[in-house]
Amino acid sequence: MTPVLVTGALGQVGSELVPALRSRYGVDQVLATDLLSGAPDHPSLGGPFEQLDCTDGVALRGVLERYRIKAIYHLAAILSARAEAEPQLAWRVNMEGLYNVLEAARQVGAQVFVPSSIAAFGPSTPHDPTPQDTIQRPNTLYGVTKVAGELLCDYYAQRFGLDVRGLRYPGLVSYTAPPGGGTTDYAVEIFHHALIKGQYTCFLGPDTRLPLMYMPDAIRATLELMQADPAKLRHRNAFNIAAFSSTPAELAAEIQKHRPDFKVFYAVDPVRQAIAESWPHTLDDSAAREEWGWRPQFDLRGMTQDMLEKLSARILQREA
Ligand code: NAD
Ligand code: AKB
Repeated sequence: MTPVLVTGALGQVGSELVPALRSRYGVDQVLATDLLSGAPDHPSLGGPFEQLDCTDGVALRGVLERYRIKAIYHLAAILSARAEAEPQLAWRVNMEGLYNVLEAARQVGAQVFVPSSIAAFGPSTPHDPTPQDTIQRPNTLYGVTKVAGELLCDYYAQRFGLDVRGLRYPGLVSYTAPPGGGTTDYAVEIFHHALIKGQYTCFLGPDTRLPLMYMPDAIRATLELMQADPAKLRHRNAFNIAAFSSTPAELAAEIQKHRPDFKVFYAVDPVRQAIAESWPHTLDDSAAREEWGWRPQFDLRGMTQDMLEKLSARILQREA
């Protein structure tokens, strides 16, 4: 079996990808790493873990050699809203971190997974649906690093033959770990507030439409892409993947079908609203469907029902 390394393993995606990789490849075969140390009961800490700053290329290379790593899932990043507040940090983590990962992978011959985002598109991109190959002129620092990252991954694939693959994740909704400072965080927060407080004040306007996806679909997409036949991958990096699109008002209405007393208010944050308005409403994911058989399993209804069930159970467990 191939030893696997995950960077940024304590974040929203890593908290679910690490356990999924461990159940597929074996606990000891998956090394979780993060800048932070994490609480002892964190889902990524049930196996090998090392504190690792992805901006430290020497340390990264040392870990790859020590564990004889053959595949890297590079999740460490600064997300959209935090990147607007700390652009210099975001550039360092998102670009230098990625460069270090690609260089180290090239040197040891590892396969790499690098997530991009709907943030790789901008105001001049067609929004409905956003094609796989289209105008990419984002006006956020996060988006700039995502486009540059996509191009850098393509370069490493073409120039060095590195097996680097990637997906443009939509806004991800999950219950295991909180989101890390993005614009789509409202779609996670709203569930916690619905169950704990019975009301939520949303920082995006009620009609702001964005592509969303439930985490189990995103994890499955990640694993499927990494195992796809390389001969069939024409795009390889930065595949659009879609599940459903929603506005805050539509998501709230879906939650209200289960919790009729749930109330939603709006206090628009202009920074995050502007970011959201520059992003796609819907995505054309036909390349992913054709090249490696992508199909989502959760729509808005299915996700909402599952989120409410799973999150209620976790809250009850915490309170017991
Ligand atoms: P997150 O913010 O929840 O987690 C990122 C992790 O990276 C954190 O645990 C953080 O401690 C760690 N980190 C930060 N700086 C680091 C450094 N210098 N070295 C090592 N680790 C560092 O993010 P996420 O939601 O898990 O996102 C994972 C990837 O997926 C990112 O590339 C992100 O852009 C992409 N993505 C996420 C979403 C989403 O909705 N969550 C959507 C689109 C794309
Ligand atoms: C964010 O909102 O920054 C992320 C993303 C869509 O990349 N969730």
